[in-house]
Amino acid sequence: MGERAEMMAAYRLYWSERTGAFAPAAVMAELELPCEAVRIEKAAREEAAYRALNPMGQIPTLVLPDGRVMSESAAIVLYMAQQVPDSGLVPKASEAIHPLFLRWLFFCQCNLYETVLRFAYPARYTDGDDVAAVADVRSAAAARMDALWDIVAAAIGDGSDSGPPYFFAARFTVLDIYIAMLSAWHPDPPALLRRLPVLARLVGATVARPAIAPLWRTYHMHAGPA
Ligand SMILES: N[C@@H](CCC(=O)N[C@@H](CS)C(=O)NCC(=O)O)C(=O)O
Repeated sequence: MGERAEMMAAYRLYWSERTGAFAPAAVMAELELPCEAVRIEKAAREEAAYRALNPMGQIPTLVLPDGRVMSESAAIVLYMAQQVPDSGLVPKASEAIHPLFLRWLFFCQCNLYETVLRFAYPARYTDGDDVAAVADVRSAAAARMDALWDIVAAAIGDGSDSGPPYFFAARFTVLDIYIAMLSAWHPDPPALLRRLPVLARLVGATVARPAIAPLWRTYHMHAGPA
């Protein structure tokens, strides 16, 4: 544990494998912020105690050291990174990339994450008893995901396959963590990464980072959405 983690009260992060808790966990690991990771099973997410924290019963949920509660993965990663403003993990408002950073972080949460949920829980988006309709929602979500990844890949770095790997070239931000997480929930991540080498380089560089590599394994991120 780094010096910063030893000096501070812990953030409590509810997590389980293959979920959106990966991004906040990775940001906290990069920043050496103290994190009490509480693993929560599917059944426990339905219980009143967890619903009181997160009425959607979803993961991630983050409880701040003073007891305030956050949900929404993009909000959490932004908040966490802002706790250490000089880390550079979130561009400052004065930086030219700041509006682009916000644009693409929210693009990824509003579009890609939402499409992953349609793929993972298709029955929620149609008559759940209609097997054909459920299959249609799922295959439409898969096609949509590919179209969205094309858009994201076209915006990564300088568009070349040989420059610095991150979304903002040599500048690593929480957007890289967020994108790596979402890529793992594609129906066929190896095929996605083969198709989009610029995305493969971003994901490869991000998950190889010393603070992030162990979490990628702990979260079983290669195995699709929970
Ligand atoms: N908008 C939320 C979505 C969170 C979410 O859907 N998490 C998934 C795991 S990756 C979950 O808890 N799914 C269970 C469910 O929706 O019932 C966020 O960005 O944090």
